[in-house]
Amino acid sequence: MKQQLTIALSKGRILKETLPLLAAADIVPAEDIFSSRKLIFDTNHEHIKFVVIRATDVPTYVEYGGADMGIAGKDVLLEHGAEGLYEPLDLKIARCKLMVAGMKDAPPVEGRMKVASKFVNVTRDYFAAQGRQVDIIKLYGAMELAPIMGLADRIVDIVDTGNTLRANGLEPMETIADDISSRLVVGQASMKMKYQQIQPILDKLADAVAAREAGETA
Ligand code: PRT
Ligand code: MG
Repeated sequence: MKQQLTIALSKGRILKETLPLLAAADIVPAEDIFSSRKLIFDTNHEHIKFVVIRATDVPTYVEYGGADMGIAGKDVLLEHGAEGLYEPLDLKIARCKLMVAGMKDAPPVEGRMKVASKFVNVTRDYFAAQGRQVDIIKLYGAMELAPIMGLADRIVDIVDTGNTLRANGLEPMETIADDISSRLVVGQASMKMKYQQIQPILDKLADAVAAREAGETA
C-alpha cells in the first residue's frame, strides 16, 4: 500500500525550473499551478501532492513533517539550519552566490560595522567566524537600499549577474558562498517511514538533473 507523500515547492522564481525536473521524474501537477490560487495540488499520482509555499517556509514544513520532502534554495537552508533535514540532492537550478556588498568604492568601515540582510543567521555566523564584530539589521527585501539610505554599511544578499547591485551603485565585496542552488530536502522522519516511496523519486530526480546538465554542456 502506498502512503501519502507531500512535496513542498517554493513559489517564486525557482518554481518554473523545478516543475520540468519533477516532470522528468514523472510527477506532474493535475492543474496549472501558476494560474491557480490553490495551495495544495493533486498530481498524476494518486498518493503524491504538492504544497506551494514561501521558499523560507519549505524547510520548516519538512522539518516538522508537514511535508515529507521539499525544494528550496541553499541560501534558505543555510539560514534555516539543517536540523531534522536530509539534503540528498543538488538540483543545480537557480544558481547564485551569497555575498557581502556595499556602496561602490566605499572605504573600510571604522569601528562596528552595520550589516543589513534577511539572512541574519548566515550573516552572524560569517562575521563571527572571522572574529569581526557587526550589528545586524534584519530586512525583508530590497537590501540594496540600506547602504544608499545610510541604514547600513554593508548588505548580505543573493547575487547572480550583479546587475541589481550595479544599478543601485553597489558592488560585491566578499563571497560567503559561491555554490548556492536549489536542493531537495527530505524530513528525517519521513525518510525512515516512507523510504520505499521516497528512494525511487530521488533516483529519478537525480537522473533528471544529470540529463539536464549533460544537455547544457553538450
Ligand atoms: O518572495 P519571498 O520573500 O518569498 O522569497 P524570495 O523573493 O527570496 O524568493 P525568490 O522566489 O525570489 O527566490 C527564491 C530562490 O531563488 C532564492 O532563495 C535563491 O536560492 C534563488 N535565486 C537565484 C535568487 C537569485 N538567483 C537572484 N538573483 N534569489 C534572488 N535573486 C535576486 C537577487 O537578490 C537580486 O536582488 O534577484 C535580484 C537580481 O539578481 P542579479 O544579481 O542578477 O541582479
Ligand atoms: Mg520574491
